[in-house]
Amino acid sequence: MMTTATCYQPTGNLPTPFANTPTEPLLLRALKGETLERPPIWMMRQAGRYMPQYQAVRKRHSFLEICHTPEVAVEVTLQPLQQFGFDASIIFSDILIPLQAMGLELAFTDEKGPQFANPIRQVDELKRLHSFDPVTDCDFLMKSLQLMRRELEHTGIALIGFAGAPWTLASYALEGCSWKTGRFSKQWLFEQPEALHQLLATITAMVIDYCDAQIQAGAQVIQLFDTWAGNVPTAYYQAFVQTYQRQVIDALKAKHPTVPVILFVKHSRGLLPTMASLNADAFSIDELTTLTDARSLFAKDTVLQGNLDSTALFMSDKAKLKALTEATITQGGRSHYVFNLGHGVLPQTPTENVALVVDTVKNWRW
Ligand code: 1CP
Repeated sequence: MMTTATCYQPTGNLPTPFANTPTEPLLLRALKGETLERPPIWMMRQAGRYMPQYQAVRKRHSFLEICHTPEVAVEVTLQPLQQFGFDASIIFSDILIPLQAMGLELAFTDEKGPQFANPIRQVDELKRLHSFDPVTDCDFLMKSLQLMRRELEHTGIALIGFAGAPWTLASYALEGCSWKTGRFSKQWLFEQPEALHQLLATITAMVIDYCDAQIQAGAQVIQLFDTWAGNVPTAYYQAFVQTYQRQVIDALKAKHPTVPVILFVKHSRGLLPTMASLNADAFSIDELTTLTDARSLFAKDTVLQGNLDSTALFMSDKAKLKALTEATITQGGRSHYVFNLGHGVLPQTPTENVALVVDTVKNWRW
């Protein structure tokens, strides 16, 4: 049964490797560069539509209601941990939630996904984004993180908070929806660079405060998602994408030197050499680059995360899936490596294949 705000109790039904013994989460050890017997595993979008338990909650609540109701957000955040035994937990929310809190009207439909009813299209519409205090404007998220930390006590499971990176959030604010041709974002890039810098600066300040508040509420790791960074013409990449990634990462590392920051850029092939100059602790690599090639582009003490192809999880040949998973671990290496997918778990992914991949990684020994 669903818990309510007044009677919320930790469910206490997560695996406890050493009951009541504080265990340093494997994810945090991997992110520090420790040599491990096996890599930690979690998956982007590990909570969501591919899980029947999530679909059952969606029958009672809209997607945005789940995000806005801490007890329900915690319930769905826990589902993949309970079913598959991941080593890390990513709080259930969405990258668009803080833009909603800043004044953009967010609607979500099954057909169209997330959409803003009032995207920013004219320069004078920049004022639509009002000032933002994450602690009060996203109090539900901070509460969810606090509740999750209670759930995860003594489990060895790390809690990940996250945000969209400035370019991806700016392009959602301009397009009003997912990137298709990127017409509006590129129009600003080409014709109104100053206004675009203003938008990116506003969003960057928000992202820094938002991640800072998540860390104070209990997030032990921050992952930044720059899903649409790979769509920016090369001549504009440094100034409009990487500068703002750098500002967020440097500000977070200055405020919280011991909290690891992971950066995910989709379609990062070709961008990795320049990404290597960033001060992130780890880079999440998509399936287009082998981990071996990625490793050769980064400093030795950089942690890599990735990169089993999300669509490999649809394979019917279990032995092949197991072999692909093991090949990914072998490429990742014994230290500085976190197992993940190249991108998120897709809807309709067979749950037995998620279980197979998790078990394969957890049974691996170097
Ligand atoms: O019930 C439903 O149908 C909701 C589907 C769904 C889910 C489960 C959406 C709508 N968002 C989420 C959760 C979500 N989104 C998480 C939760 C934690 C977890 O990983 O388990 C995270 C980290 C995100 C991040 C996110 N949202 C990104 C960045 C990562 C990525 O996948 O590239 C992006 C681009 C979004 C926007 C978004 N929200 C939802 C959808 C379907 C999309 C993508 C739409 C698009 O193509 O632009």
